[in-house]
Amino acid sequence: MPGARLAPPAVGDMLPARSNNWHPGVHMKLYFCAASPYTRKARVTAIEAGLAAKIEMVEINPWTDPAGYRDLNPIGKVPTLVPDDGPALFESAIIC
Ligand SMILES: N[C@@H](CCC(=O)N[C@@H](CS)C(=O)NCC(=O)O)C(=O)O
Repeated sequence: MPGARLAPPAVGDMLPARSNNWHPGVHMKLYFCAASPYTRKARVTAIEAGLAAKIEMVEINPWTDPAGYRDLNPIGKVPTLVPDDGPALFESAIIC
């Protein structure tokens, strides 16, 4: 229609179709630190992808090298995403 203005798409509409039903039933843990912008990026992505309810948040201080954490993430940084059906993912660009 001439002169009609299109509304910008919602963020959720720009995500791949799999995002809202990715691995139904899968539970994940996200190791995070509240001060970390990389963690925030992963959390926002999880919320926008409709996955937040499947993710248990585990707060750690990565600078204290928590016991066992490097078994999940050999570089010892946050965020780390651990699905219950697969290997841990680290590096926010990989997680997102
Ligand atoms: N390239 C990494 C950077 C992650 C990063 O630097 N995380 C910081 C917190 S903002 C961290 O865990 N630092 C702990 C350390 O360096 O030991 C990513 O994108 O995930």
